[in-house]
Amino acid sequence: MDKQGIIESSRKRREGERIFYTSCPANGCWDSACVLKCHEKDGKIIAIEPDDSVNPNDSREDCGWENTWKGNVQMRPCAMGHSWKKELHAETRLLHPMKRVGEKGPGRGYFVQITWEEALDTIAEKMIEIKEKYGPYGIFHSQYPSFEKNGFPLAPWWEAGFGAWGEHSTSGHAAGEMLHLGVDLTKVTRGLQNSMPGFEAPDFFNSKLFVMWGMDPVVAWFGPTSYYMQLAHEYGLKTIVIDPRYTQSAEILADQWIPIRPGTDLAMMLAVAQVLFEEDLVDHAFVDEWVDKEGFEEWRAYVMGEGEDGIKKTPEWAAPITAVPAETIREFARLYGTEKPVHLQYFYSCAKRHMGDYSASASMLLQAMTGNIACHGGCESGACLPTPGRVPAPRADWHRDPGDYQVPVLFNNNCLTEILARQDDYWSGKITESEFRHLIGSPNNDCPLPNIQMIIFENNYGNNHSNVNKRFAGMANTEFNWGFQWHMNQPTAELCDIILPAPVWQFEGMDEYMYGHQRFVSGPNGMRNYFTFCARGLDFPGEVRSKEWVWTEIAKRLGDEVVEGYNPRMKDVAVEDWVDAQEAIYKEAFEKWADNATIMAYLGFDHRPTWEEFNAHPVIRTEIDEPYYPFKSALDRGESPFNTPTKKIEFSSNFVKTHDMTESRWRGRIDPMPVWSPSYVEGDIGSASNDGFYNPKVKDYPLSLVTPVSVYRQHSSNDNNPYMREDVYRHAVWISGVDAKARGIKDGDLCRVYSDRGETMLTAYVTNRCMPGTAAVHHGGWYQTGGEASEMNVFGQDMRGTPNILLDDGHLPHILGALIIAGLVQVEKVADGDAEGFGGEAERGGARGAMVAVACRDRLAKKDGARDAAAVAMEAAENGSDPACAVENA
Ligand SMILES: Nc1nc2c(c(=O)[nH]1)N[C@H]1C(S)=C(S)[C@@H](COP(=O)(O)OP(=O)(O)OC[C@H]3O[C@@H](n4cnc5c(=O)[nH]c(N)nc54)[C@H](O)[C@@H]3O)O[C@H]1N2
Ligand SMILES: Nc1nc2c(c(=O)[nH]1)N[C@H]1C(S)=C(S)[C@@H](COP(=O)(O)OP(=O)(O)OC[C@H]3O[C@@H](n4cnc5c(=O)[nH]c(N)nc54)[C@H](O)[C@@H]3O)O[C@H]1N2
Ligand code: SF4
Ligand SMILES: [Mo]
Repeated sequence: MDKQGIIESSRKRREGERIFYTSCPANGCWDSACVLKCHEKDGKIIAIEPDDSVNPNDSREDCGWENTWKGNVQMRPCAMGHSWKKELHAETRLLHPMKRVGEKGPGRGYFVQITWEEALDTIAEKMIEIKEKYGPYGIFHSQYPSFEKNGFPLAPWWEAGFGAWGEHSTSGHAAGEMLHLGVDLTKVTRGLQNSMPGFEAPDFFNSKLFVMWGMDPVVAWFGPTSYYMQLAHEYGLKTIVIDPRYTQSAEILADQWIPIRPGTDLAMMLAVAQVLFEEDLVDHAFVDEWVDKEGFEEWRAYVMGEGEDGIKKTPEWAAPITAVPAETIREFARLYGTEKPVHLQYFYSCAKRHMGDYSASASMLLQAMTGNIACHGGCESGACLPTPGRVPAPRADWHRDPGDYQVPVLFNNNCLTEILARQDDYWSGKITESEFRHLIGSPNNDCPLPNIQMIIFENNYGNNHSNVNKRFAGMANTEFNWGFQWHMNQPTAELCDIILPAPVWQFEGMDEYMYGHQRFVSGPNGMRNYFTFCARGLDFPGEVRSKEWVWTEIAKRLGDEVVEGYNPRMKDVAVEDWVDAQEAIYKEAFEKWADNATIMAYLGFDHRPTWEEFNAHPVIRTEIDEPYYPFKSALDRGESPFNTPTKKIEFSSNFVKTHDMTESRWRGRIDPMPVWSPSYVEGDIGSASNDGFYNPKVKDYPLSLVTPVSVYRQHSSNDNNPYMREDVYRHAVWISGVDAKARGIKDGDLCRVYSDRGETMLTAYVTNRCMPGTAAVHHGGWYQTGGEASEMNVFGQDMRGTPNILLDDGHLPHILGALIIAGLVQVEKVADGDAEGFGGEAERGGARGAMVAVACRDRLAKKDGARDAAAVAMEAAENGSDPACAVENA
């Protein structure tokens, strides 16, 4: 086709289209809140374009220094953002309420379609029954039970449900932040901390050195902050990556990559501190003003070998532990100690492993030693990224009464698997109350204990935490579970008695994002100078309905006071008028906001915008005059932002020194200072130090596995999206050239990856981007199985690759309640990638993964011959032939 032909056909395709704007945060990219310009035609999204809400005629790169500095840049989506249409219109999309026939768990039952009426009546009946039988703590709602809250939308009026402390992302950092800096993440998220510890993206232009220590922002923080990192690097910001993998960030941003053995970062940090002391590269002015003297001296003595262990933590000491040459450590320390300011971030995942909370603490202490923790161009290296918001957004008012019931905090968010595994033992008297409290991270000895018999799922919670076999067994063992899912074959659907089809909120209908998070979506951490209104999108497909309608209908069945509390304004709205009614309430909020002349003037409007204008351009920005840096607001007020007992940064925590930490919510041993202790003590640490090179298990499982987030998924969302799974990406086990050779593995070979917790089948990606002795499987692969149980595989072998099936969920004295995302594994070749039929190429295209998914859906939906299809596929894959062909031929 000639140029004119292409233009014509493209014009034709778009005739009669409607354009609307939305965003796509789903906790998968730290709510990067990119702006998506959607083209809709005939009820489908036909294209998604990037943000043009600012500098529409310039590219992001050409909008000028002034605009860039002030944060006036386009919020452009990543590949996932562009590919949502495949997720929305997928053939596996769940379109009707479904009821399970048979027991819960993969291979144990299947689903049949039911009416909404039957679904809602059954759910409400079961909720009432379980609350009566087990009390208010028998029901667990899975959406973000973190930060001492719970997303259960009916809790305040129905008076049931409970929350948790800790959280999956940040728990490895939270203890150190609280104990050494006096920063309480729970308070930060509620705006109760006296100063925000985050920073704004343009502050990267103030940094001289950027250390991405176990951080891969090009993947994990794709939004504007990562764009500013790239710009700053182009303008000369020296950048170093310390990571066992040669990451995309290393490739795109780094001047130097320092590979390090996973889990040994603390040793390198101590050696860096040793050089800083030895060569007097400490920022004395900062330390004198803000650091507790006593603790600092204890730390100095420990690092310099004047403490009890008598070991000087030199680079030569750290080199054999970390596999980083002593010279590299020394040169790094010198650069780190002399360049100023330094942005050093030690990221979430590294801390979610054995000793991880100690290395997280040590990274904060390094930033304090060098005076880089609270200044322009520096950062906290903690988990806390929030900054004060800059732009006032409207707020829809649903006239909800706050209710009397506050969900009690009963456990550590990351101990759910353990609760489910051990609650029967506790309630039947096999273990003591004290044992149970210790196992589940009970926050104090007086709070009630859970007996979970109903789980309400609104995510992929079965799949996304460690020890999938144990987790599935516990989750399948409750009386009744139900939940919302996007796809029929979502692993968590296997754990439900009823599944309800969920809208993809940002494109369909007008629901909130998460409960309490409205459609006015604020910019992400690093860039809170704008918000996007997610305008009304598509009509719901199939029988999908608003989740808020579902909750309202359930509330009605639970009693008048529940529905009066939850949704007084909408309770009598008919289902067909529902989205219009929601939209009217958003419009009302907008009108009130637009009537506020002060806000309009502040935001630079020269007239009062109309609802139509706002929907056509729903991205509202302010300019960043001076970028925020950590703790700026308290420092500006002349207050200490550090809420420790001494109001200073405590290198050695006075709280720890004066409390019995085994009876604290962490319920574990902790030293006042981060100290290196690699020892594996049987009985003390138990099997849980599954990721440590010092664990005797290393002889059977010699590879240290990391499970980073993937650029192709928001956690597990998009694993089903053919654009993301088949076209561009091979979900594989990364293994280094030497480790592959020793096992006779070639790139593309089918492998069994296993640990003492479970196994999964993956092809090998043989690459020297992964250092020897380590392996990597990206997080978010779906647990999909034919359902043939064996001793190793409680519900059947995983054919698709969730790394969580390989990981232990046990907690350690030195991992204070974080989710565990690392472990020890072995990799073994099963079939040749070049073999006739089963091809590395076929797998590279994800054909087997996609096929297993469809077979799984068909089995669950009990399509004719479906059980056979799954079995055929599994068999074919195991025999080394192409499962997709095998099924087609069957
Ligand atoms: N091994 C390993 N495990 C990890 C991690 C790791 O790095 N490694 N990371 C951990 C971290 S930090 C996190 S935050 C968790 C995340 O774990 P989850 O919160 O479980 O994350 P998602 O997979 O994104 O869940 C989204 C899915 O929920 C379902 N869903 C139901 N209702 C809704 C709805 O209203 N909206 C949306 N968007 N989805 C809905 C959809 O089917 C969707 O696909 O995973 C943790 N697990
Ligand atoms: N595209 C995308 N982005 C996401 C998400 C997503 O699902 N998809 N999830 C979001 C969420 S909720 C969260 S919590 C964050 C998580 O964000 P991160 O914690 O930054 O994520 P990871 O990719 O798991 O880990 C970062 C790097 O640490 C390295 N690493 C692992 N173990 C060690 C170690 O012991 N030492 C060192 N030095 N490095 C180590 C890994 O190789 C990886 O490159 O990501 C967010 N961003
Ligand atoms: S998934 Fe991609 S497009 Fe969507 S908000 Fe995150 S970074 Fe932006
Ligand atoms: Mo997270």
